[in-house]
Amino acid sequence: MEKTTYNRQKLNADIVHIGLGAFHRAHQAVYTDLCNETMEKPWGIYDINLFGSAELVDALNAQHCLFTVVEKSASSTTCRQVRSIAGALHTPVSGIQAAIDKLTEPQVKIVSLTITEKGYCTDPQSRRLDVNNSLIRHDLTMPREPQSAIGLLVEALRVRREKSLPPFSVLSCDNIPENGVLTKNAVLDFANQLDAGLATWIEQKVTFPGTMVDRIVPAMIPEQFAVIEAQTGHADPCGVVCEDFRQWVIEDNFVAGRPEWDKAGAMFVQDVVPYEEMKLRMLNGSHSFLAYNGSLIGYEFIYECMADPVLNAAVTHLMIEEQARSLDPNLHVNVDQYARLLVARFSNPHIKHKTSQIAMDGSQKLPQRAIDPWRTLQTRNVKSAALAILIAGWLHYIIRAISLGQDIADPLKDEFYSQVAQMDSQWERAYALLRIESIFGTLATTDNIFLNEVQKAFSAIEADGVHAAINCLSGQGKI
Ligand code: NAI
Ligand code: CS2
Repeated sequence: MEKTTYNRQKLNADIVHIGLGAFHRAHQAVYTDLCNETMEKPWGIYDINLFGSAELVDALNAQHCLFTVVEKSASSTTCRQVRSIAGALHTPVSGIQAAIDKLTEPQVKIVSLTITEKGYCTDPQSRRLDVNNSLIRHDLTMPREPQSAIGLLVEALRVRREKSLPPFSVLSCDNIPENGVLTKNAVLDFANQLDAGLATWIEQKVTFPGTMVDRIVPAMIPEQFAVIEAQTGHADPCGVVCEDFRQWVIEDNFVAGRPEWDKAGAMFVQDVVPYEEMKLRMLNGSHSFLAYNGSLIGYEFIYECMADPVLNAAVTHLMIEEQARSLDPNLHVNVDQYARLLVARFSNPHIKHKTSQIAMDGSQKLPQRAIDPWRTLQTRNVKSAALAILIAGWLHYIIRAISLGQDIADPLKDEFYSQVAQMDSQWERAYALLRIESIFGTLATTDNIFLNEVQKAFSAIEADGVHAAINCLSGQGKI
């Protein structure tokens, strides 16, 4: 078991993190733990969960916030005990005031977030605060008792300003393009609805550094808890099993200092955008391609999709011939090498990453993973047949779930149901979904090439299934 040795008795809540999920435990908590080993004064993280069950927070506190991360490559295993978390609270139990109190402790320097794409309560196309979101509607009427992360941040900043406490930096670690800018806009849009003076103060005093975050950390399943127990001899309800790879690129723009995360391998840069675009399109876009199409074939896990030669070839084509060609031409990364690394990471059989997990919240993911690259490829005159299959796969996935009466994990699920309800044919259902502007903008009604390509891919999947659709396009030299 690898274990750091710094003195954690005096860990403070220097960082308050909202969203104690699997990813945070295997990524930011590990980086902080490793860099603490080299720093004179270690940085502590205090975690807040606004949603989900209380079990995780209770279990973490019961084990003094120590937990195991098992890192698995295809051929090796490393176990580490992570020691950087100082405490945790769950607002449905402790109340929102406990979270506000924590965020307004004077020593808090960074508030970081892994709250999933939907946690920002923004419209995926306009990328501004969605004032019709039910959490935001609640918070705008009761700003002192917020339910959303955005409402909580604004309330904490309001109190800090009132008490003349120093501001903190807000560090989004979610898979969203320009996540810093998006968070800033959401916070300012919210603050402006309440108090323009507060919004101006936030704009002047608070920074929102952008980040690119990467490590594949699947939701835990019983089989993976058993892996931890077998490795360490102890059950750990807070432990996670993830891949050995990790990457973190951070815009170096902090108002109250930051840990030396670079000592643990993070990169501080002036501009994160090229890195995040590469990762969101090549990695996450390919993940979504496999999640929807692999699930239609019947695969439960990503490594099973990669063992299928047709899907493997198609996703490799998507990475290299489509997504990579949509990127900034000045990006100094060998994209072929990056794609090879992704193929190896996705193929790791020890990482039990469910297609159904990645398929969740498609309405929040498709814009950056499929629609933005589509638009760029159109302007560059590059064929996008695999992107069309990604989108067609999503359409079939949603329509299938509706026809089976299954619950859909997506904040727009009610809209999906109502759009599809009156339609008779499969294509009419698909077309109704494609007209949802917060996902696709006006592409379906204004761009014939988009509509034709997606319809072709959709009909091919409908007629003969995913394999035949891919083979048909590859026979035509498109994939
Ligand atoms: P998880 O399901 O383990 O945790 C999700 C966390 O988000 C929970 O703490 C939950 O309380 C919180 N949350 C959910 N909805 C929320 C809302 N509306 N407002 C505030 N908090 C909310 O998921 P996991 O694996 O930790 O992933 C979380 C996010 O981290 C992803 O959506 C992604 O953006 C990012 N990420 C995840 C990676 C992974 O491989 N798991 C890798 C890279 C980034
Ligand atoms: C995945 C990501 O759930 C998803 O949508 O594509 O969480 C992916 O595992 C990470 O971004 C890898 O860094």
